[in-house]
Amino acid sequence: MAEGPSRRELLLAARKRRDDDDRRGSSSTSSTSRSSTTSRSSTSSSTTSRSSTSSSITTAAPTSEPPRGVLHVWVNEGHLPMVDGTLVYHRGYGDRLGGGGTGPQAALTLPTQVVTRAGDVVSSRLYPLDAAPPPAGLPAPARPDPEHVGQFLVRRRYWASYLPERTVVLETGGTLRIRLHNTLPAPHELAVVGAGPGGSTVTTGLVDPGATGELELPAPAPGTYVFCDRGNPPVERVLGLFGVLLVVDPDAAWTPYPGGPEFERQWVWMCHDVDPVWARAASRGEPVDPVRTPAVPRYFLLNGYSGFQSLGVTRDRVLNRLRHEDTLIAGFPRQVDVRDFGRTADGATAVLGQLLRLVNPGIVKHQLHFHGNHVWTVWRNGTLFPRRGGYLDAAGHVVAQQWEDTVELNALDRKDSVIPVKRPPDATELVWRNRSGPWRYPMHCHAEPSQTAGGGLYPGGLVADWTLAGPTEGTP
Ligand SMILES: [Cu+2]
Repeated sequence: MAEGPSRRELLLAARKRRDDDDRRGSSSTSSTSRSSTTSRSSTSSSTTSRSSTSSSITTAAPTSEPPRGVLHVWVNEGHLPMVDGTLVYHRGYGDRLGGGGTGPQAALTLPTQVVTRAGDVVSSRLYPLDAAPPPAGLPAPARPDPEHVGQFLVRRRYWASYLPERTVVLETGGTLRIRLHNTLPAPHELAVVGAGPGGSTVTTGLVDPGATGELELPAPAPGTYVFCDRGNPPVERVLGLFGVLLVVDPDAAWTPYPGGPEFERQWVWMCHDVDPVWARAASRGEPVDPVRTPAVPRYFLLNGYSGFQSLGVTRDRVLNRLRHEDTLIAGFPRQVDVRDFGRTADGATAVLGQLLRLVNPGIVKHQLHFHGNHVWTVWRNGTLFPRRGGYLDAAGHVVAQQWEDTVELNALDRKDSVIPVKRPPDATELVWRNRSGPWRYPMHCHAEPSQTAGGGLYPGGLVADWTLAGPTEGTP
């Protein structure tokens, strides 16, 4: 496997892209340089009206060098096509001034960003920045496991992970600085839930139409956090104003937090639900009362897609490739006990699983069921589960590391599980030795409505599969 570009090269490339963008005068993807010169919560909103939506915010040429490492985020609106082709109104955090409409110009999602310890903001789907990208998302093994026929030792601390859009990575020691530009006709915020001192929430505060607000968050403890607009809960979040923050120690980038499991690569899964009735009302500027009009989601998304799109089996090759890289778990079989947090063969190889960061910015209580392998659940909402002395929390959830067939994910939950990527225990020796290709297993949600779309299209909802790579796929 060829060495990937170095971290420095990536940073330089990102800077060059930014400079090129500046020269073209486009609104930029990455964040450190473009910007309106507005100061904190300055209001250029006297010109804002519903009818002039986005054009009311101007990004004047900077008169001075903006502070390094500011991530500019725009609160935008537009329509997104659902899996059955229906266009549904959404709000979203974009990386530039959105143009409304139905296409990418609406800028409803943030491309994956990395905020480094040194203060750079790099637009990159891969983390760590200087690690090798796994081909089509599938990390190649180091070599056959001499002790187990047909199984492999994985490369240790080698592979980068593709992360889905709406993910922001913040390295420990660094500071997340966001400047939020509200292009919509009502106030909005961006709040990082539970990431402040003592588990407090850090927010831009409500930002008026046409105004900008700021947020500064020194990296909290490593782990997974949700950021969202908490307005009229859970309505603004359900309309699309959410994302995920991963706080990572760059010196231990293959371990999610101290005491956590080392992994070969990691996957972020964001579950989300879409209610077109709420969306229609919101698109007209009408209030949505979640008590009077309870949510009845019709679409259920995993990393922004449902059904055959989520599964990467469309006619759009680019979309399929992206899903394979950042959503559809894949690895070569290894003889592993993930409770061991990694059997190290030598310094460079090991027997490790892959880390699943399961996040639910939506509102449906999900039950993610994995076929083929059970997963070993280790962490939830900031708590690393103990090995011994497990207990039930106040809500009745088990707090202990445990094997799970089905992982429950409540609204706003963040949960980490390790998938072993191992030979399924019920595969007999004869069957195992006669494999002729990859084995694919489904992941579906046992909250059955979420398997549908449009009120009944099955399996059009929150589904994925994972691949136990076969002896024919690039086996060394
Ligand atoms: Cu099942």
